Amino acid sequence: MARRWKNDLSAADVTPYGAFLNRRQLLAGAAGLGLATAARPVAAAAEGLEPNSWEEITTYNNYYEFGTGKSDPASYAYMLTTQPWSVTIDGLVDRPGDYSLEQILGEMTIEQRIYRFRCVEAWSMVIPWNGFELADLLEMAGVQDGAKYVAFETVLRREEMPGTRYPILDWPYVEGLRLDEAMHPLTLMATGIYDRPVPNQNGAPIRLVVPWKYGYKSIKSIVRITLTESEPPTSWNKANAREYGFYSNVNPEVSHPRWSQATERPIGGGLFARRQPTLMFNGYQDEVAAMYDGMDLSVYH
Ligand SMILES: Nc1nc2c(c(=O)[nH]1)N[C@H]1C(S)=C(S)[C@@H](COP(=O)(O)O)O[C@H]1N2
Ligand SMILES: [Mo]
Repeated sequence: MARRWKNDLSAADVTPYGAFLNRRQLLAGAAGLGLATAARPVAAAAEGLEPNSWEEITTYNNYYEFGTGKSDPASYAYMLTTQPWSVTIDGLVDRPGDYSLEQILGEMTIEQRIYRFRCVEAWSMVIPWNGFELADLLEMAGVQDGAKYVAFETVLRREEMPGTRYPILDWPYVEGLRLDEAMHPLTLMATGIYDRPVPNQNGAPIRLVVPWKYGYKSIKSIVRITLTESEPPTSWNKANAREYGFYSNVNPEVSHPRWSQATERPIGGGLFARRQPTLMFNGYQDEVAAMYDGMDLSVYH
């Protein structure tokens, strides 16, 4: 089951992503490679990307089941009970069933992945996830020939999720991927951040991370995964199809109807933080672009 982490960025990627380096790293880079004394050396060594702090990652969130304010999830998500937890895997699979989280974790190899994360609202972070490849989980369940898409569903417990009293979205939150996207080695099921369990506000105990797509595809607190033949409905598309398509690939050239996606605001950059250019497929173009060959990405947005 163990797979090598082959999609992290190498030193060669540092130059084109220079805009992502903070001043300290740029200075260290100029002084000679390998001399960076970043507070978080894993990221500096692996990618030239400095992850956001635990504080930033866990206090600036979108999790509308707990409210629409960025600090609401950190304030209210403690109300969600995450133990015991199981994920129903059904639809076009050989071994459908309710898989307990313990059962799943017993089969999977947890690795660290430091990914850029880009919200459709045009802010971004760098997050050091722990998790396993969704492909491994789907292989465990046995994907059948007719399956073409994967549908995901977030837990819905209205008594534990104050935001679900309001019809902001059609609860439960649902998302979907094409099967090839779901099987892509970059597609992660995250169970940790900074080697700690994923906190509730970030989608405990298990959430999806699809780093080349806008953040809303990365559905939290998953309780159901269904292999389907046709494209599944997705929450933001149902709420506003013109603004949010099924694919939702990060694309600086396709504006949101109400704002440009050409640049983004890095969270935690401080008072004088500059907006930075948004990268095609959030910087994962080499890995994922081939999946969309021949598709008009302004139509399939
Ligand atoms: N169930 C659920 N999943 C969700 C959301 C949500 O409101 N509910 N928000 C999405 C959006 S818009 C973003 S940007 C990311 C935010 O993840 P983070 O809070 O861990 O940074 O979660 C996504 N997953
Ligand atoms: Mo988002």
